[in-house]
Amino acid sequence: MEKILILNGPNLNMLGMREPEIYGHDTLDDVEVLCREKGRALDFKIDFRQSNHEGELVEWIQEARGLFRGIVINAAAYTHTSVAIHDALKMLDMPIIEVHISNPATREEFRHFSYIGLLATAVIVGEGVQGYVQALEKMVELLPS
Ligand code: CA2
Repeated sequence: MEKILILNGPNLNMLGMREPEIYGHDTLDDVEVLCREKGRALDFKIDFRQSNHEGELVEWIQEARGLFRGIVINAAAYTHTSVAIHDALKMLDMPIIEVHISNPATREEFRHFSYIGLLATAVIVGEGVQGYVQALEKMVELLPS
């Protein structure tokens, strides 16, 4: 079974608790359930994690080498700031799918640039939490069978 790592960045643990007009009402636990259901359907083993700490995300990305076949990442605010996460991802030899619940390109200017987008294999934005499900569907296409 292919193992897929799904990483979530800072404040996504608060999903569903504010700004529902931007992010909807689902919590991160709901997103994890969605991903596990889709993972079961696609025969993926899902490892779903969230951290508010840049260094912890970097360590998880470093450890992913050899353990996972692909990575889905919503780095949240670190998307727009983190060269460290960019550099860690650059060392991975696997599909990297960047997901955002909202569409950062239509929001404040400081959200327009993505360090992850520079090396992502695919990018899914503005599809709400279904974007995670779409990322797993995309992963099937990207992984050699
Ligand atoms: O649209 C996305 O998924 C974002 O990655 C979400 C980040 C934001 O900084 C990015 O520009 C776009 C924000 C994550 C915080 O998420 C919360 C959502 C609702 C309630 C509390 C936190």
